[in-house]
Amino acid sequence: MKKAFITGITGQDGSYLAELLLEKGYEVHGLKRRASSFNTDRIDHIYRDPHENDVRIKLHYGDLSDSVNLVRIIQEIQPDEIYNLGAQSHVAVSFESPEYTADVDALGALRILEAIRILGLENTTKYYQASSSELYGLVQEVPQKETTPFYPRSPYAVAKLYAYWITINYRESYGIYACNGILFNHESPRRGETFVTRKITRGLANISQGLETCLYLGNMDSLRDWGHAKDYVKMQWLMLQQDIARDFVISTGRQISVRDFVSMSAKILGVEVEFSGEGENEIGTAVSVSNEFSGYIKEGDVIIRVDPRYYRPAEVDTLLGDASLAKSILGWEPEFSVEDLCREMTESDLIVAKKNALLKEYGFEVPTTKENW
Ligand code: NDP
Ligand code: GDR
Repeated sequence: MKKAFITGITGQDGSYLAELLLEKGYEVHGLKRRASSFNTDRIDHIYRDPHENDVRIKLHYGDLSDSVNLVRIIQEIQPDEIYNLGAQSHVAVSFESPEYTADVDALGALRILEAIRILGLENTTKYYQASSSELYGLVQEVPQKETTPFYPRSPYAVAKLYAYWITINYRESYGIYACNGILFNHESPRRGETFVTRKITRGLANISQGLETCLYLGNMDSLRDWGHAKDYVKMQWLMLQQDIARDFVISTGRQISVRDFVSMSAKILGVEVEFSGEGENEIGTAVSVSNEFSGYIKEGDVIIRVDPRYYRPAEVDTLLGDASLAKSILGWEPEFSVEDLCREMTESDLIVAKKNALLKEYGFEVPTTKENW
């Protein structure tokens, strides 16, 4: 039985990857941070009580900032494959916590690679590094592929640049099977609530059920190449199943704007949104409403406003990937379009919003939207 160790198992990708590896018969080990409340919502459905028989999923307390802990866990597991998905992954937050982001996202990768070396696992343990399209930042070529020069635009992206190169350096220096997946944005109903797609689908679903009145966003012109996390974790696994380690771009090859994503999600809720004004003064007004899903939205309601606090000190305006190499070598073909993705996310958030609206109707407290990026 193959053994995998996943950092970031409690995150979006980690949860889908753990599902995939369990299906493939792996024993799955995950790194879990100690928190004052439970933080395993995304993997509770696959977690098994350690007292049961034949348990193939195990969580280990630890942190990417703690090398001693990483060495001990890796020594204990002796994994065939390590997927380093753990990170402070929010670009806007990295401007607030740049040093922490560098420690976890850059040095975290180094700590694992060093653990592989210290433990003499160079020839037995394969390593996947979660690299990012944010490396391209101020884009130097359209579309972006493996050979496109990088120009990172945030502390997050600069930290990920270090992790990208240290992965290549350990491959070249010590012969470790180590590779980078340069993944473009990928989302799902499990996406963190403060990334823009989920903020949109959750916000609009809440508005449609009378739980909120307006959604505040930042840069509406930003263009992204959005795919589905389920498709992308399959590629993470495939990258470690090749004869030689190499780095791949994974993307859909299609980009839309934040504004387009708002329109798409609103349409699924039966609402047409018209945008007017520019920059900070842009608003989105509901101009046609089908009440099937959106009992609380009326024609003429302003449901989208721009709040400049969500602008970033330096922005990545446009990202569009060319995944031809992955297509030819890994057989990459995504199952989900951005429309499928948006529908799944919107419908999933609508179910939650409806539940919360019912609870509210009967006088129970419902979670409120906190200030979010
Ligand atoms: P999430 O933010 O959903 O998950 C991040 C995970 O990292 C969580 O499990 C989190 O734990 C964990 N983590 C955070 N800080 C630490 C730490 N100090 N020590 C150990 N674990 C930590 O990210 P995604 O699943 O979306 O992304 C997975 C990886 O892929 C990340 O490295 C991200 O930067 C990268 N990436 C993501 C893309 C995307 O579009 N989703 C695109 C390209 C790259 P906790 O649950 O406790 O917070
Ligand atoms: P990104 O994702 O920065 O691309 O990083 P995010 O969803 O945060 O932003 C995408 C774009 O939308 C704009 N935007 C907003 N973003 C947020 N979060 N909140 C808003 O209110 C808002 N309004 C507009 C942003 O300015 C940006 O241009 C994600 C993360 O998963 C990284 O870890 C990963 O490496 C990259 O994708 C690829």
